[in-house]
Amino acid sequence: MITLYELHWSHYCEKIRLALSYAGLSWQTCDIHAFSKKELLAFPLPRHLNKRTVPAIFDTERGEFVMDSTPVLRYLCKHYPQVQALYPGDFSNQQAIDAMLIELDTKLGLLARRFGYTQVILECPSLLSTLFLSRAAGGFFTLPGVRWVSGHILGMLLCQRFAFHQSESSHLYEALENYLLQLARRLEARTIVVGDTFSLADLALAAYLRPLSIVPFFYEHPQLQSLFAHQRAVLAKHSQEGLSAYQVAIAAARQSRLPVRRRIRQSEAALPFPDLGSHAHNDQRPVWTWQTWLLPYRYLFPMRSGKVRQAAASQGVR
Ligand SMILES: N[C@@H](CCC(=O)N[C@@H](CS)C(=O)NCC(=O)O)C(=O)O
Repeated sequence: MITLYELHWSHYCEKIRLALSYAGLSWQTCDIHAFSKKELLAFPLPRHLNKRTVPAIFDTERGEFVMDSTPVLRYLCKHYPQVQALYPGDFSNQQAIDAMLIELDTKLGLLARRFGYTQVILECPSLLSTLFLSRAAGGFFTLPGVRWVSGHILGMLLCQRFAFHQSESSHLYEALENYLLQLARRLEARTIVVGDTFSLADLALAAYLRPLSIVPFFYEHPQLQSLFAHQRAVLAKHSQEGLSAYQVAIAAARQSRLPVRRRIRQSEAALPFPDLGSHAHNDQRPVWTWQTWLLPYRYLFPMRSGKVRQAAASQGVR
């Protein structure tokens, strides 16, 4: 039996659930405590990581623990023939799939997370209390009123952890847009991400686009529709999960308030991540530093710059 340690709303974890379900393996999940991560403390930290993250798996059959989503997939592929089907083709195609997984973990996964959380903060911050604190203090932080305040405090902490306040000044939306446009052009010509057979790269892309489905700047982008069509097709065929908690919360928030959009800018910006080796890059930063006192300012101003509440996209806003 495989135990998947996860934070259920994480798109990295969804990718592993998709692979486990596709392969029909016997597995269960364990939702970790988001702050203490106490469920993971008994396991050693892999040498290539400096902090514990999810997804991670423990395989009781073999007594092995693996952390980090692409190493988890490599492990499953090595030991379970059912997962090998998701690394199809000859050696060079398998290498190309593996390289694409690392590329997507870093280039798409990290920024989709930043922009997804930013959108939640701007439109339904109370959801953060439900996601992170529903099990704490007997549900106190999810009480009406309390959840709004604690949602904003969590929003500030996340802003510091992932530097949401730098997304606009570093042109990160445009950098991801430029990257996705290339990917979308490839998917217009053929419906498979790597080679000509469905693989883990298709599952990864589908999972990693989910946070962007709440960001109108990407989801309504006329030239990115082939990507979202690919995602819908993959999820319709391989997922029984339906909408995630943040998609439901955003849809509810938009019943009473207009969505938050962005002013469109032209930029040749490229993604800022270093050369990729065999492990994905991560972008978590320490929350408590000498700059923490700047947080309220960063949260209230730079993070919100360029954002507009508007019912529909227009020439300068999407
Ligand atoms: N590259 C990693 C990223 C995993 C990751 O960053 N997971 C987040 C959840 S989305 C996490 O565990 N965060 C814990 C923390 O920030 O301390 C992977 O592919 O698994």
